[in-house]
Amino acid sequence: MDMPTIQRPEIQTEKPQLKKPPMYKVIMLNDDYTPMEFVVDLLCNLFRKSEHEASRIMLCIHHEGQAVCATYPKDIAESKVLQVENYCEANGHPLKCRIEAESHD
Ligand code: TYC
Repeated sequence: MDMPTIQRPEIQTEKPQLKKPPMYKVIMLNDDYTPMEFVVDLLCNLFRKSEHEASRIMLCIHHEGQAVCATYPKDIAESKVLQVENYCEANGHPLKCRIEAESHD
């Protein structure tokens, strides 16, 4: 007697291609009024930088005019900018930051 043929389910061997989200740089700008210590505190509190790293970034902004604080997916980068703006406004400082798409070259 013939054995019944068993239909095996197809097994997917290829991994699904998960794309990483495009990343955005949060760029902080220099000004002549915001106190250095305030910028260092902000980088520690909102960007979770160590005191040492926050001081390095702050001095880079002060000397070069701007610097990248961190990179995030777009929605998080946008919300960081809002947090920075609110925190600075609430404390009467004019510090500004913006986002820019990370380039891949
Ligand atoms: N230039 C400011 C000062 O001399 C310090 C400063 C650093 C301000 C970074 C803004 O994003 C900034 N007090």
